This record gives sequence, structure tokens and C-alpha cells, in this order.
Amino acid sequence: MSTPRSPAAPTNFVSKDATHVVALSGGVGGAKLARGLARVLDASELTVVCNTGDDFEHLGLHISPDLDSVLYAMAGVSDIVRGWGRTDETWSFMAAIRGLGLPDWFNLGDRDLATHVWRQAELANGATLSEITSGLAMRFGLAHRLLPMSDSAVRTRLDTDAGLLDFQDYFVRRRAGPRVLRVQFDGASQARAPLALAELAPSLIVICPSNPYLSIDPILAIPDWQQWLRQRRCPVVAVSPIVAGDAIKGCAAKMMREFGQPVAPITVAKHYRDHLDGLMIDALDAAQRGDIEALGVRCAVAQTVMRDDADRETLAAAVIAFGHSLARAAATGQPAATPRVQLR
Ligand code: FO1
Repeated sequence: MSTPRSPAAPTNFVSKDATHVVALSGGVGGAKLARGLARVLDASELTVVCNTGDDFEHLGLHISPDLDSVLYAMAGVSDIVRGWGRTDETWSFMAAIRGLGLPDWFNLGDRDLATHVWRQAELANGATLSEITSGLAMRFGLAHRLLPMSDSAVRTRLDTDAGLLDFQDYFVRRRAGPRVLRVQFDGASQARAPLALAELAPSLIVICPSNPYLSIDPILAIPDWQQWLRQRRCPVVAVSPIVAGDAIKGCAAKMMREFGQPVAPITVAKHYRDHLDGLMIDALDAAQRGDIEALGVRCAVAQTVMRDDADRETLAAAVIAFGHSLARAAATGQPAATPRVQLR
């Protein structure tokens, strides 16, 4: 039985007229909500901070999968079905790689390759990952700010029943098959955020529906981001990546089972509880609302599965309304009203 706690830092919230949402995101699920947020917020109202623990070097190229998934989603050029890479992709490069007998387990589409060649060239010129990301964002016509969690290398590695594996070896080459015992983020304790975080004064922090262990924890493992979260003056709201006992995509559900945890939004609430004020769960999990609130985390119910841009916008607007209702409630000392969210 877990002990209820008071919400993370509500009495310190400052009431702000201006909206500035900082969204912490991984790839696929996070990218969808990032797109929704970008569609309902002005350029000055949103910063997306992206996991780079999945980054690796492949065929001489620096690959930043989550940054690219978010970049492509926000720009409206992502492949919705695959969840990664660009739409209208062609695969001549991969056919040529295969023809030469080179490693073909990680697929780089022809259009995607252009991003990688430019990123690699800029890195060779001495540019930082955040400089390159803002250059790419500009080239893809993004109005909103997109940041890597750090300019230094942080590498997610998984201790598994098949040994210690690099993230992409586990996730793509071995199709997330091995049993995960522990996750580590090499380089995180020395890594710095890519800017002075006092510059980011959000009215709301959103943890996107990404894998908590693989996509959000690498950001939380960096001391600058930890301290920023601890000193925040606004609510933190997460969207559960778990719906009806499964992950919408990826291996979060499998990892929860391997860690002996229920595959349920409450596991997400407990995982983030040091930082979390509110959790948005899917209508299919509405019955779990009371258990989550008993932890001291406010809970709102919505349609969280995003099939199209209308879903992404509706969820983004609901998350913002939920977060700001928590800030208002803390400012007035009143309990936050249960957010009424439109269900389809
Ligand atoms: N995921 C796969 O499952 N197979 C791939 O071949 C693959 C290639 C790939 C290329 C570029 C890129 O930006 C992402 C890519 N991903 C691929 C996704 C990547 O593994 C992500 O790290 C995961 O989706 C986790 O967010």
C-alpha cells in the first residue's frame, strides 16, 4: 500500500498570464503530442525537449532517432504508420547497402539520409547538436523551439539477460526481445542541458506519452534537468503511455512486466511521483482515477490515443487546460475541478 503524498510543489506555483509549455518527449508517442501542442500553441508558447539517449553512430553517421521523430512530426512529414522516419520515403540507399553486404538492420530511408548527412557534416564542422537541431527545425519550417536534452553524449544501455546492450542493438536489432534487468544512462551525470535553464520559465511542464524508462528517464538523469524540475514554479502533467493494459507502441508494457509492476497508468504515476502533479489517463482506464489520486497525483480522463491531427489537438488542448487548472487551484488554494474533457 503506497503512502499518499501532497502534490509535488503546488504552493510554489506562480500564476502567469503568459502560456509557455515545456514538453519532455521521446520518439513516437511523444512526437504525436508534440505535434498537437504545436498546432494549438503559438511559436513563443512551446519548447519541446527531446531524449537523445537513443542516439548512436551508424555507418559513420550520427543518428538522433527521437529528435528526428519529433522534428518530422512537428513539420508534418513523419511516417505515421512506422512511427519513425519520413513520409513518402524511398529505400534505394538501403538496397545499395544490402548489395554491398553492409549492415542493414537499421533502416535509413533516402529522404531521412539527407538529414543525417547534413547533421554529420555540421558536427564535423564543430556545430553542437542543439545548433544543428535549430538549423534543421528552420529548414523544415518549424516555428516552435526544439531542443535536444543535451549537447553531450548520453547513451542508454540496457542490462539484459543477453548482456549489456546499446539501446538500438536492443530495440531494433534484437526487436526488444531480451529481458531487461536494469537501464543505465552513460554520460548523464556529467551531461549539461543545452542552455541555461533559468531561461525556460514555463507555465506548464508536460511529460509526453513516451516510454518512462527509456525516453523520459534519460532526461531526468541529467542533473540540470533534475534541478530545474525540483525548482519549478509550475505544474508537471504527464500523459500515460499505457492504455487498457498495453503500451500504444514500443516496449513500455513489456518492461513494466519485467520490473514486476502492473501494466497500468498507476505505474506511470508512481514512476514520476517525485515530479508529478497531474496524470492524464485514457477513458478506458477511468476506473483507476481514484487509485492515482490516492497517491496525491491529480488525475484527468481523456481520449489519449491520437489517430489524427484532430485527436492530437484535442488532447494537447486538454492537457494544457488540465495543467493550468492545477496552477490556478494552487494559486487560489482551491482543489482543482475535475477537468471536463471532450470524449469522441
Ligand atoms: N526503428 C525500427 O524499429 N527499425 C529501424 O530500422 C529504424 C530506423 C530508424 C532510422 C532513423 C530514425 O530516426 C529512427 C529509426 N527507428 C527505427 C526508430 C528508432 O529506433 C527509435 O529510437 C525508436 O523508435 C524509439 O524511439
